[in-house]
Amino acid sequence: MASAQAQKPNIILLVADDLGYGDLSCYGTQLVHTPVTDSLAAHGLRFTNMHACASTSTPSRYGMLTGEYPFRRSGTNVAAGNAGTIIRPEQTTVADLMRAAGYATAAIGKWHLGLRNETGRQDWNDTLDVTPRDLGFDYHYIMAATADRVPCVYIEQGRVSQHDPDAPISVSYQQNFEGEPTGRDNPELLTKLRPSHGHDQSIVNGISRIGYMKGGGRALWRDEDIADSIVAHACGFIERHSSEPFFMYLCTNDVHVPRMPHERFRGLSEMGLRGEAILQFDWTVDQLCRTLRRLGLDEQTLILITSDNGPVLDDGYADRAEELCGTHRPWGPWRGAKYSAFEGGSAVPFIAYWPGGIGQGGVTDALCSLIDVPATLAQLVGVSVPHGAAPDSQQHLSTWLGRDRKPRPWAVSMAANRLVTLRTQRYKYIAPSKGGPMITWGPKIETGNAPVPQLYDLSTDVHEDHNVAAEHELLTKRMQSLLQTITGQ
Ligand code: NG6
Ligand code: CA
Repeated sequence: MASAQAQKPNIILLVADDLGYGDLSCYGTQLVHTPVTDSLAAHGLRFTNMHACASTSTPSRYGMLTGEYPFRRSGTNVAAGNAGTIIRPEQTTVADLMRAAGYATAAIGKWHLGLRNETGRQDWNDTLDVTPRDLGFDYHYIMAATADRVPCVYIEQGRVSQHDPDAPISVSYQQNFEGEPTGRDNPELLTKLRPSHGHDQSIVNGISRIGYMKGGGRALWRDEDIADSIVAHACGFIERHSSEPFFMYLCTNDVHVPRMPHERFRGLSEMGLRGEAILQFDWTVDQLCRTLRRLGLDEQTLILITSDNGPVLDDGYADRAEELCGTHRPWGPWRGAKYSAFEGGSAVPFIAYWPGGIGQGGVTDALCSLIDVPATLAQLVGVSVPHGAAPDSQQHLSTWLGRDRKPRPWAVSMAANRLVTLRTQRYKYIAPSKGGPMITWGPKIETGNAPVPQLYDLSTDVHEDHNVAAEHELLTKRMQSLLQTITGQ
């Protein structure tokens, strides 16, 4: 019985938003404490070389759920809140694969992959077609995009949750609705946070956002309660499916902007709101673990904890993340951050915890990529990936469960400007690109752009300081041509 259970565990893929490699105490920071996540790492496996498919959310999640690199598909840049579906229903997702293995499936929390067929054509007061239900998820309770984008409501099973018939919802990313205040024109209404760049359109809960919305009434979220709502729906799903295998794609809003954690976390971190959002993330992990234990599911549940992209401090709100950061390094040892082609854009924390299937307390530096989520989880649950599905996803189960340390031969990631980079276990290659060295529209982050080829030897130069392309001409050429073969460009 125990071994049968060990073969088919429940799976929780817990994806934080903008949580950096260096933001968890099990990855070395002393300045914020994440004891629950740390204890999963201590009793499971901690990865020091996991890469997201991109250094922003939409393309990163697209790759992770479909097993197709986001650069193969146009329309995979950061999506608006009224974007049409980015994953097409005929594509095979990891949820389809889990469903084929008899799993109950759910998507809970941040979605950011579009809804309905066409951008801007949603009727938010009616049932939406083309939702996660059409992409393999039996159940969903999601935020359409991000907390900083309208509409500021949850969608449950295709309908706005707690929809308020007295406050019908309209959304536009083009123009404001007559008479509705904005952050730009009505800064006096910004009672909770002010923008530092962008984010000056509709105001909800005393915070201005990207995009315009009207209505919502009691369906509007209160940012302070987002983590609680996500946790309640995640734990509810676990309870309802405690006697059958389940797969839950669970995405926190933490630690994305606007950072507005629940009042009970206020004052608990010297780093202010960003630090408190990290504490709230750890609380989320704790609530999940408690629910699993209470239901006797701890042994037979694989929890994977990761993030969609690298970290950022000032991402558009004056929340003092930069001033209060002190000596904390959210990106860990890497250069660059969210948006960047340097490692800090795509190197993410990754912890695998499964008492019934993973030995205790390991650390692995094997090169891995989240593009392998569909194929590797299919391998775990014993379903085959249909021909042509998840085309870029590979099976690396033995590495993911710590049974060996075999690295992926290479990993590619896409920066915010769609520049694709190539990593091997030892080297990193960045193709020559136009564009300046710094992001110009807000955050103070290095893009990783340079007019010349860049090659870094990560075995001695984790921080990508010394471009050795000129000394290793042949290797640079080989990596360049491998990257061209992979991207088909
Ligand atoms: C940027 C937003 C940023 C964040 C990001 C997406 C501005 C000025 N900045 O355009 O705040 O929302 O998009 O983040 O609008 S992600 O993690 O979802 O990719
Ligand atoms: Ca993100």
